[in-house]
Amino acid sequence: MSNSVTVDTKPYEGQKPGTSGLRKKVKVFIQENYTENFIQCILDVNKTSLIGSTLVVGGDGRYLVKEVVDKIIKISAANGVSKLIVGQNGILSTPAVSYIIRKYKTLGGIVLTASHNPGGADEDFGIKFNCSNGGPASDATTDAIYKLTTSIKQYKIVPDLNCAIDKIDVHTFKVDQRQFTVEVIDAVEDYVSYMKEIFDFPKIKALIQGTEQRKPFNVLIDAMNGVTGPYVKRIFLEELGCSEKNVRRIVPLEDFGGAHPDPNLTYAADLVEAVKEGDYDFGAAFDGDGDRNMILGRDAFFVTPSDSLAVLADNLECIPYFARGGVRGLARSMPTAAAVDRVAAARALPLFEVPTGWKYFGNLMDAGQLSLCGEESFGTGSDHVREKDGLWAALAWLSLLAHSGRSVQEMLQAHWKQFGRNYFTRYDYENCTSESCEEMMSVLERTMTSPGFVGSAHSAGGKEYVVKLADNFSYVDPIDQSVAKRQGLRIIFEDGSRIVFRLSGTGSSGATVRVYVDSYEAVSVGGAAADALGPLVSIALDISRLKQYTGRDEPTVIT
Ligand code: VG1
Ligand code: CO
Repeated sequence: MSNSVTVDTKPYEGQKPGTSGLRKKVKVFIQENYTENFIQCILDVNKTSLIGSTLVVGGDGRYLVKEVVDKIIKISAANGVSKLIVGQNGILSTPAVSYIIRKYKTLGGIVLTASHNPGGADEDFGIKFNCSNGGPASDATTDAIYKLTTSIKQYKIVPDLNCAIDKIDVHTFKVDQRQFTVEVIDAVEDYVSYMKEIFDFPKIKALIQGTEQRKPFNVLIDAMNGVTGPYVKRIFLEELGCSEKNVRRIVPLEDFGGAHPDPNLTYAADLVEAVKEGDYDFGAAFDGDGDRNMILGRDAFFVTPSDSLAVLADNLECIPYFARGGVRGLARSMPTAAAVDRVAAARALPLFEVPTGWKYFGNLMDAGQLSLCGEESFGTGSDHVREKDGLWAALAWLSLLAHSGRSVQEMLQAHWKQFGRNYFTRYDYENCTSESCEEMMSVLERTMTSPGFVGSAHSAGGKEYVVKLADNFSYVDPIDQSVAKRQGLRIIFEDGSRIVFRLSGTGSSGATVRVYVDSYEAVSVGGAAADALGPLVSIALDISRLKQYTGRDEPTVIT
């Protein structure tokens, strides 16, 4: 029998969740009561439903996850939560949390991750709340959490409640006359059995292992020392019969081995090299919390996430989940290239364009209007859960490849031939000073909205583009009519090409500017993105005077 106590505390500034949860340096989270405050505010937002409720708790294995799981257990017990479902050792991928919330119909879940941001004592940590649909909390909910953090005076905790999370087990406690249960679950079991319902595993296995007619299909799967390691091990080594040479970095590490666990051409450059040099037909990598994916073909042929979404959209029927349930609508985030729009048009499917961040897809999925969606930032997913899902994307691609008998590159070439190609690139300028970036954005917005900008012509590299529309993107949710304003500056030209500017909402300090460029070619589909987009990139840098404001000649990352 334990009792809760009430601890006095003071608000901390800046506990405002960004694009996906609250992300700060570990040093910020370990300040006295900083983490406790935020957890209490998450619970307080759910105040009326807490008694008798169940929450899911898990994280990506980064530094501080176990300590924070311990705090969540003690604070939840004190606040009347009945049960926590916790991943063994605090490990659960973000898509797995989403699935477990849905499967066990819990009130929600708390995800401990800073996703693709580096980990370790000097790096980043993060906390995110997901609701009963399994998806990230809406803006209204995160705003309400933030508001509570600005006036919090006390939190409740059961200091002497200690619960081991290293073994699969059910622990029950008596707290303040109530029963409190912590169920420690296998981190991968539920998720893997779900993947086996969604996909045809024997068919993927036959592809990978080869048949009498077809030689084995050699894959290289990189977990980047993030949370997907144990999932990759179970799925690829145990279920699909791959060997050790088909997987890399499958042990989750608190600092991701010092790497930046972001699957793109810059931060996963060594996977790109390995696929190029080895005899591999397919490469995939995932980020720290397992919701992002990068797909490569033979010789490290790179599939842009925007193209990946479009190709999947055009071939979903070969996946049992969609063969059974059909495909309702398609969606992408605003900065994502419009390749999927053409598939939607060809298939007479509704197409939604939402702001950046997976939380904006959830309502459409819950309303049964959306089946597949994606973001240019290496996020792809479907209504099987309410988060993007890296492993799902790799399995979806393998399903398409098994079904078509084509290589990754052939899939893309056939797609471009049929639909034309949206060349896309994103330039990131990381860790700039916040003030100058904000100034750049407001000056740019003024320029873009001043008279004469629409209709003006801009040229570079022998090409001329005339502005058709310029605005700060605003979104009205079709289901609940909630409005998300100021979601990115976009300039759309007469030929459909686009330039978009945003400030990142996932950094832990400073500012990151993202410049997105998308241009459509109906016939000339075989070129290099850098050549096709060069003129638009220089126009973007010119109009925004980016070099002047950021002091940067080159971006940190180009994708
Ligand atoms: C970035 C991406 C966005 C993604 C978000 C969370 O946000 O651009 O598309 O949804 O990260 O992904 P921002 O605000 O930094 O541009 V993850 O894998 O970090 O949860
Ligand atoms: Co992530």
